[in-house]
Amino acid sequence: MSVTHLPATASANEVHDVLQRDAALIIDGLADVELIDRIASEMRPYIEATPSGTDDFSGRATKRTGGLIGRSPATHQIVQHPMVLDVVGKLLHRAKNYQLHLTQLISIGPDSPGQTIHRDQWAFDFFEFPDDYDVQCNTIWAMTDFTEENGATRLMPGSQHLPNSFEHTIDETVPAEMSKGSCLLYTGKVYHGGGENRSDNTRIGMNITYNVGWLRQEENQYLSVPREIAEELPDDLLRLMGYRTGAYALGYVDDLRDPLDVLRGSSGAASFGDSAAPKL
Ligand SMILES: O=C(O)CCC(=O)C(=O)O
Ligand SMILES: [Fe+2]
Repeated sequence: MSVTHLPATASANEVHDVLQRDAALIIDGLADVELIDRIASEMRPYIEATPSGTDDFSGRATKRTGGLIGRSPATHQIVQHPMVLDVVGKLLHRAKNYQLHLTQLISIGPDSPGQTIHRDQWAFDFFEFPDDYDVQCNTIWAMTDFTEENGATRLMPGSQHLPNSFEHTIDETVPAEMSKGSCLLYTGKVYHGGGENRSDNTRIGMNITYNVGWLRQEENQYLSVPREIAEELPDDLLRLMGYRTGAYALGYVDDLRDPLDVLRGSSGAASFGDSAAPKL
C-alpha cells in the first residue's frame, strides 16, 4: 500500500478518479516553491505567536495557525486553486454548493508523537454520513518537505468504506512523503493522522479544507478575517468563504438578504438562496 502520486499537469478528472478510488493522493509540485516561501514569510510572525496545542489530539508540540485569508494574501491563489476547486466540486457534487471549511498552518515540532488515526468528518459530531455522500474535501500543501522522519501525514489509502473505529494504528498507515510545494488531497472519510516528528526540524503543512454548504464551517471565516479586510476581497473568494447562502435558505441575513450584499452595503433583491426553490 502506498499513496498514489500524480504530476501537476494532471486534469481534475484524473485526480478525482484516484480520489474516488483511494480517498487520498499527492499531486507533486502543484505550487511554486516561491509562492510557498512568500506564504511562509507572511505567516512567520503569526506562527511565532501561536501557542502549542493543549491536548494530545491537537498536539502539545504542534502549532495550529489559522486566519490565512486575512493574514496572508499569497494564500488566496492556493485557496482558490482552479484544479483543486474543480476536484472539490466533483467530490462534493451531492450538495448544492461547497464552502471553505478551514485554513490552518500545522507546524509539527521535533519530538511530537504521532496523532491518533482519525477521520476528519468526525468533526461533525461523529454523524454517520452515508457511505456514498462525501461532505468534506481536504488539502495539505507541503510548506517544508514531508518525510517519514519529520512527521509526514500518515494515511490508510482506500479506507473510506471501513466502519468507524478508534482502534486503527500507525502500522496500518503509510507516510505521505512529498516535496515542498506538493499537495496531499484527501477526503473526510479516509483514516489518517499527523506523523511523529523524529527530526530536528519543524514540519509545516498548509491545511485548506472545504465542506458542503449545509454544514457548519470549522473555522469561522466571518470573525477570523476582519471585516475591513473582507470588504477588500473579490466576490468569488468571499462566496467561497461563506458570504452566500448555503442551500435554499441557509445563511441569509435578517429580511432574507444575501450576506455578500450586506457586506458590500448594496441593496440586492431580498429573496431566499441562490438556488432554485425546493420542489415540494
Ligand atoms: O498535520 C497533519 O499531517 C495532519 C493533521 C490532521 O489530520 C488533523 O489535525 O486533523
Ligand atoms: Fe485530520
